[in-house]
Order: sequence, then structure tokens, then C-alpha cells
Amino acid sequence: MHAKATACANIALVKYWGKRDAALNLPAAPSVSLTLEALTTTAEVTFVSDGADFLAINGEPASAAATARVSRWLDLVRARAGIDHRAHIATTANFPVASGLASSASAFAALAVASARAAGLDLEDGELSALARRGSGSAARSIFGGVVKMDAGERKDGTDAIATQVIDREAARAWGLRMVIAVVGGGATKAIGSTEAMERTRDTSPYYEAFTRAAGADTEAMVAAIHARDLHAVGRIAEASALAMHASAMAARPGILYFQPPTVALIARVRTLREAGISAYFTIDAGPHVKVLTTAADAAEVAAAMAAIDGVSAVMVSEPGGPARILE
Ligand code: 2P0
Repeated sequence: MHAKATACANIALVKYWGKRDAALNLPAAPSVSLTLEALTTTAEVTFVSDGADFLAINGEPASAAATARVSRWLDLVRARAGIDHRAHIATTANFPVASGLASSASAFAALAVASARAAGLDLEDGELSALARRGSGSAARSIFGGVVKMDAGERKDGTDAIATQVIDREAARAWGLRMVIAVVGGGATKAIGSTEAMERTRDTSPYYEAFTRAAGADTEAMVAAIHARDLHAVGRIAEASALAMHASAMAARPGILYFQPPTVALIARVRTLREAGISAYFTIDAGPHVKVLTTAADAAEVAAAMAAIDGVSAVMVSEPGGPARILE
């Protein structure tokens, strides 16, 4: 009753920002993401016959709140497998957690694959995606490699709110996609978590409905642009979706602002790079970091330009990543 799995983080090109059902964690709109090879989480799960659930993150015992969140989520696995064992869980990420670098996406995708295997469940990718979604909405996408689409679904039980692959890792690599990640401010923990921020945006932002409507159209246009291998169209939609998400969050009451001064400087620099003929398109998540979609040919120049901005503490370049998988 033991398994170890690994999953890559993913960065949304069409953003998920709002839930149609908070209890089942069902998104209000679809989204599209790129799975990233360079950002991974490994999860090890061992079911034991007695004691209590125990969670360690990067070798340290997790907080009571984090342990309770994973424990409640594991109840779904236990119910499905018909077991009431407790679990010893260890997750290890190779990048800063809880700072807007999609650590919950890779963590819950790796946990879904590892805990299903450890519990003796044989789940299909769609079922793993739905299970990962219950832990964190974006985790549903990290079950798959390459470029991935998350459906909002229509069913009340959420069985159709799952991710599917648009193109696989090999196709994304053959196209030459790269993502440059500019870490702002040393990867400090974010001020407000995405779940709370999404709920406040839905409840109080006058722009929430507009963002949700746009996400549906953006998803369709994004999938078409991916299939056409039209990087300029992909980048334009990605920037518009990210800015619309942040506009909707900023207009919540009280307003939610993830940008820091270097975030804005990075956006401006991406635009001047593009005017100089470099392929570079920004996106920003629930944190101050800026991720730049670019090509293998331009990645080094983009990374150097990002590293030169004051307040940028690290720059990573990632290739498209593969699916979540069992290690042992
Ligand atoms: C995304 N984000 O599409 C969006 C864009 C952040 C900004 O999904 O509440 O941890 O656990 O479902 O997945 C981050 O939020 O939220 C996220 P929950 P999650 O990647």
C-alpha cells in the first residue's frame, strides 16, 4: 500500500479564476495550460493501519491546516477504495511552494496518481484528473503533458469537469515552445490564496461575469491557435486572459493585487522585446512572478532580459513537460 509519483506544474495560457461549485471545486469556465518540465513535485503515499494522517512538505511536518486539507481530500480516495487506513504522505517540490508558481497543481496531480495506486485503485486519466481537481482546480490539468484543456463541464456532480490533452509533450517540443519563469521577490508566500481570492472575486467584482464569458471564447480561440501552431495568436490570447483575470481580481472589494513593481517592469520589458522582433508573451498567476512564453531560439535572450530587471531573484527556462506518472 505504497506508491511514489511525480507530476509537473502547469501554467495557464487561458486562466481559471472562479468556481461554479466551491464544494466540488468545479470551475466556472474552461482553461488551457502548458505543462512544465522544470517544475516538478514528487509525492510518496503509504497507507498504514492505524495512527493519524501525517504530511511532510519538503522534509518538514506540514501545518495543521495543510494536513487537514490533504486529509479531507484523501477521504475521497479512501471512500472509493473502501479502506479506512491512515496515510503517511511526503511531497517534495523542486521550486518555491505557495507563491504563485503552481505548486498545488503539481502536488495534487502527483498525490492523485500516488494515492490511487497505493490504495489499489486503477483509474483512467479522466478519473485521475477529476480526483486531482478536488484537491486544487489547476491540478486537474497536470495529469497530462504538453498543452492541456480543462473543461468547466455542466453536470452537477462534476464528472465532466476534467482536463484533456490538446497536443502532447513531443508535439509541443517539436514546435519549440519554451517558458521563461522570472521569480520576483525570492518566492515569498503569497498574501491571499487563490481559493479565497476567487471566491471574493465572484462575490464582489463587477468584472467577474465578463471575465468568465471571455474565458469560454478565449479557450476556443486558444485551442485553434495551438492546432495551427500560431504562436503570435497563442501569445496574444494568453496576455489578454491574464490581464482580464487580474483586472477582475483587482476590481473585487477589497481589491486583490498580486503585482509588485518588478511585475510591471517585466511586462513592459516583454513588450519592448517583442517590438525588437523577439517572440515573447507574458502571463501572471496568483503571485508577482512573470512567466514568458517564447521559443527555443529566443529563450536565452528572453531569460537574460528578465534577469536584468531589478527585483528578479531567479530565472528558469522550461521545456514542455510530460504527464504525471508512477515512479515506484
Ligand atoms: C490557473 N490559477 O488557471 C489560475 C490562474 C492561478 C491564476 O488555478 O482553489 O490552486 O485550489 O482550485 O488551482 C491557482 O488556483 O485553485 C490557479 P483552487 P488553484 O492556473
